[in-house]
Amino acid sequence: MKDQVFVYGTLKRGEGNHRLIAGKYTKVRPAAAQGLLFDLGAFPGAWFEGNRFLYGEVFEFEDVEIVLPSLDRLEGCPTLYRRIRVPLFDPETLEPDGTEAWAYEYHRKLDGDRLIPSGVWENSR
Ligand code: PCA
Repeated sequence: MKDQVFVYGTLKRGEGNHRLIAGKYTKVRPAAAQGLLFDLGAFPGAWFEGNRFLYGEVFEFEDVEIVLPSLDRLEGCPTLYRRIRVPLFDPETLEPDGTEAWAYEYHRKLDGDRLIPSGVWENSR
């Protein structure tokens, strides 16, 4: 089924796990979602709640079922991350873009000193 996946961490282009989706999608664009982004060391976590924004990329697939099983395995879904539907926002205007996507939410909320206030994860920080 045609669908989208929003990623904010190691699945982004140029990051360590992107190869799991590379070459399998039909379109990509920058996007934002509402939530908290936090630093877990080698990878980030997100908690999709509240009115802050976090930023990433949304990938469109003709048949999303081709990638979801391998992404679920990588993300330890449903133990470590849960796969949920999130509404997407234009990353520049922060207006709703009218679409939703699958995204991986960390199994618990972790803010405080792990919060990434910019909402942008970069492995090279
Ligand atoms: N991989 C998923 C969730 C966190 C991570 O590092 C992603 O990129 O969205």
